[in-house]
Amino acid sequence: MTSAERDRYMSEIVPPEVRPKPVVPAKPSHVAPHSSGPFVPSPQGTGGEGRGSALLGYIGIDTIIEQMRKKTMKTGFDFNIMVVGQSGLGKSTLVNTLFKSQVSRRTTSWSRDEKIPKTVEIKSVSHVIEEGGVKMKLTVVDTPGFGDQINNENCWEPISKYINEQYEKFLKEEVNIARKKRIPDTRVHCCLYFISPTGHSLRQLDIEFMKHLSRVVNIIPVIAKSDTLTLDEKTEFKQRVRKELEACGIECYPQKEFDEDMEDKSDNDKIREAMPFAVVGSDKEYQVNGKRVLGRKTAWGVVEVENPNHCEFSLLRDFMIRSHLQDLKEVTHNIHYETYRAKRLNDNGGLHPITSSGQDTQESNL
Ligand SMILES: Nc1nc2c(ncn2[C@@H]2O[C@H](COP(=O)(O)OP(=O)(O)OP(=O)(O)O)[C@@H](O)[C@H]2O)c(=O)[nH]1
Ligand SMILES: [Mg+2]
Repeated sequence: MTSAERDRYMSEIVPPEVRPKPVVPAKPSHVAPHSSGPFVPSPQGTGGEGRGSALLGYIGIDTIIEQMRKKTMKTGFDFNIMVVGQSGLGKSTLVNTLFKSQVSRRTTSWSRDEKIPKTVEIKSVSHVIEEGGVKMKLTVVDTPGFGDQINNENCWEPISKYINEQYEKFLKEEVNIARKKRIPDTRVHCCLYFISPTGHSLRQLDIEFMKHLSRVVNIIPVIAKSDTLTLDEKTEFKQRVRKELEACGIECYPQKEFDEDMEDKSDNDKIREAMPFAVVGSDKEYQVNGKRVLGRKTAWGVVEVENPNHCEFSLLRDFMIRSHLQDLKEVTHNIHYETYRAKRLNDNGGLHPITSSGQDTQESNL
């Protein structure tokens, strides 16, 4: 190809070309390691006219996935989960079952005084869990005392306050001139709300909580201890809860308005139709048909936690961890935090950055 031909070629707008990936490594051996001057992509490669175009045409765009994987392996990631529901509904057990480790303290190990707090308390515990070389810093935020008082009016308030405080912390770090390379993320990515397995309907407390909090955090409602319901009771209860949530205008995660495309919508519709997941938790293993399974042993057999015919624990786990964990984090950042941030900036007439010394007078406005 002459240089005139090449110039003409470069200035034409050509439709995107699907470049086959070579069997050999991405960087051809004849590419000079130190090229002088700016990089100009050549449609045919250097001196390779007419032969091996499949090999030389490969750029390596798809290696971004591998690069991202390596980065994530190095840095790890944060995931913060909050559990809310009355005492004894199996919150700690379920979180331990989800992450297959003792990430949440069971009540039995607490002292008597600690057992029934007078108000809602917020307790967070962090653990690093590693799987396949990927490190996740998991923080479990427990809310003992929620719904356990005689008067439970406004008991969602301390929880809402905590969630907003984490957004505030993040915002302060973001506007700091000498901000950290990686801002520690304590924002709640997912709030598991435990509905009591009454088989009747949602209580006022449940509605109040979800009404106030569904706009600031991703709520995933679950029916606790679903092994205490018959199959018919479970189906009817789930239907009733869905209807009540809709009637009250409560949008749980995944919210319809944030579906990105038709594929997202169709996947998420299936989840929305199956919600709230009727779960069973246990950290004990039993032998069933020659296999060790997590379960709850009863007089009539073992309720297998991970058996989809017994309960919806694995549906919840697959959805929350295996398919939507990244999306939970993104919705938290792009929607909930962004809403908080925009409101704070509007309220303040613009946030002023805080200097590294922290002396800025604007800090008091934050
Ligand atoms: N039947 C049944 N019992 C459960 C289930 N999950 C937990 N339990 C039992 O319920 C009791 C309370 O469980 P926890 O996990 O401590 O409940 P919690 O909600 O964390 O309780 P607090 O920390 O006091 O708020 C324990 O005896 C558990 O073994 C379940 O899915 N089904
Ligand atoms: Mg607990």
